[in-house]
Amino acid sequence: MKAPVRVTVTGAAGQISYSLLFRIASGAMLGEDQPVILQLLEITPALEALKGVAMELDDCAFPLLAGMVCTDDPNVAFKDTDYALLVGARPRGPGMERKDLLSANAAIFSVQGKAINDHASRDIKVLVVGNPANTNALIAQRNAPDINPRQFTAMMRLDHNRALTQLAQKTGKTISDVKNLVVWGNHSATQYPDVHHATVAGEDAMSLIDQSWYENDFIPTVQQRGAAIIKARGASSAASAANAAIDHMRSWALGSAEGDWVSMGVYSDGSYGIEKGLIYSFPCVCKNGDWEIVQGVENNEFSKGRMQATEQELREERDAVADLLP
Ligand code: NAX
Repeated sequence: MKAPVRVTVTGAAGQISYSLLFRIASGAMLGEDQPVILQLLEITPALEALKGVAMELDDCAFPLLAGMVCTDDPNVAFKDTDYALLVGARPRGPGMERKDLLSANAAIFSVQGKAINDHASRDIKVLVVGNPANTNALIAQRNAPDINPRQFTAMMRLDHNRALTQLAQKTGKTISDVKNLVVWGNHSATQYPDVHHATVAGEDAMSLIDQSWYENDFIPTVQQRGAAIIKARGASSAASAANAAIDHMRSWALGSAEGDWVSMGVYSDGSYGIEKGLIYSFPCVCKNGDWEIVQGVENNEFSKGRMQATEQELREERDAVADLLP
């Protein structure tokens, strides 16, 4: 058996974490030979609820769960940690403007970025789930100057998975038939789900669908899926978000499937003309515990316009919290 690794989860008493923690402890994220120590962070008023979650984790008697820490102190939660899933965030309250939401979360993610910088493993892999995920990842990254910026990522895998299913269902094929799909940009309604390079059972995806379905059905359905779930369920996506977090971390740690892409919000190196330093979702492949942006994808004018619109939104989000960025 391998030595245990430390996995920090914030917002650990929240609804996504309730679907996430049990799968991490079962080995679904890092493999069935990898013991984990869970380091769970919550705000003080939620510590009692967190205690209940920890009791349930105990009651599962997971052979891979090698220890657990429950705390309201980020300096304790991120101590020596190898993986961090930043799920906890300030939800949008009634009458709250987007700018207020950005600022409230900027405060949370700057504290957590500093704690990561001061206490975490130098090889930490960070996934930000809490919204606005890309900009929260940027804030955490900028507050951790001693950690390589490539180690901060934002979750786009739920959008990617949503797009896979829409395309598979439309073409009457299975998920594993769909390859090389990508969702570009921000985890928001400006994201651009792109099937121009995708294949379905080896056939060019665009030849199997028409442009009108693509533009007027597929893209808005994927973009608005979060809102549709809230309308139907009366609560935001939780189990599917947890599943996507598991998929993202598993791909990053253990590798993505040969010949396929995953969508990850990652530190832009200027690829595809996207401003360097933004946390933007690109087509990525993962190998040996690292990710790289797929190069050489030819984008048409339609795609370029969509990619730039979502980039512009990320610039505006960044500028709205500029005074909080070091
Ligand atoms: P919940 O409100 O159920 O849980 C959030 C938890 O975070 C709460 O228990 C709260 O006490 C805790 N928390 C708040 N501030 C904290 C802090 N400073 N430190 C530690 N814990 C803190 O929300 P849930 O449904 O679990 O969603 C969590 C976040 O994920 C939200 O921001 C949500 O918008 C976001 N999502 C992101 C998705 C993505 O694809 N990137 C999809 C699903 C989800 O909407």
